[in-house]
Amino acid sequence: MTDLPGYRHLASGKVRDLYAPDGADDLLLLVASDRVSAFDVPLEPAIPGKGALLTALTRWWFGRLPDVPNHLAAGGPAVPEAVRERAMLVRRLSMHPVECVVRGVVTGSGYAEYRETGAISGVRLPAGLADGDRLPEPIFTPAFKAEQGEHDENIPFDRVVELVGGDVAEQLRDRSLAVYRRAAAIAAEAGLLLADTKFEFGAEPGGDPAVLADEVLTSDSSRYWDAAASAGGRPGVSFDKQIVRNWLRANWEGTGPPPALPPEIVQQTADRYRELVERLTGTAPEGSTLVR
Ligand code: Q0Z
Repeated sequence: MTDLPGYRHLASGKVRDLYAPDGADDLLLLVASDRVSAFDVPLEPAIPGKGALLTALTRWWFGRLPDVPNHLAAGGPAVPEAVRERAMLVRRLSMHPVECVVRGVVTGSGYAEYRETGAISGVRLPAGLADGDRLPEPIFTPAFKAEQGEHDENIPFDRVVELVGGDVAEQLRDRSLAVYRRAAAIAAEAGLLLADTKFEFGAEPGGDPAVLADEVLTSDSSRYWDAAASAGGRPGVSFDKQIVRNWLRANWEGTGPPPALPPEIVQQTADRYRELVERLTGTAPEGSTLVR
């Protein structure tokens, strides 16, 4: 975490830091770090360039979704050079306590819940689905945002209604599904399958009650798979931190402090994040080491 002149540190998550600009109570600065976590455990060392890549990806997606109200601030105080390329100045919203997950594929924790119950977040699914199978239609599988350190809990749509009211609940669901469909179509043009993703929304004081917030469609909030490699129901070759998860699973029992990631895992992860940005946006990001 960096000391930022003109800003007050508010909170830190496992991989991001939140600041408030002095004298602009309606704004926040979200700073993506290079830190990485897997299975909810913070890991060492950092992935160089990760924060800038994820920030560039969020900005790019907001630009590709011009009809969806988002939280980017139009103006505001200068952002310190030290964090500029991994920071976003945003309007301060009243965040809804719901993780708006959309799945086009059953995998991960969703697949585990499906195996146990035949449903995800109360959405009943056809019998016989295998890990990595595409769904006929994307599904909205909301989760309740747990306090830091706790696991998010999948909740049925009725519970979302209780939390935010019926009208807002419908907007969260409809906007989430619409953004997923649009993004999945754009990703498909780049040969990518958007397996699932998680959105967060907030209410603008006195304004739009469902503004798209936080990071969107990044490899930390989404699973992107190579479309060709995941055709025919084989589990995807992932562009997220799957490399880190796989290495950790093979090299850590899950108790005590996790081992440091070896340099080749750090490099492979950085390369994979860059490759995702390059394939989606068609441009090599700053500091790219990709050989074309
Ligand atoms: C996002 C987070 C952290 C980075 C709060 N537009 C907004 N208005 C109000 N609150 C938020 C946003 Cl995006 C908000 N987070 C998540 C936590 C570092 C992001 F520690 N929390």
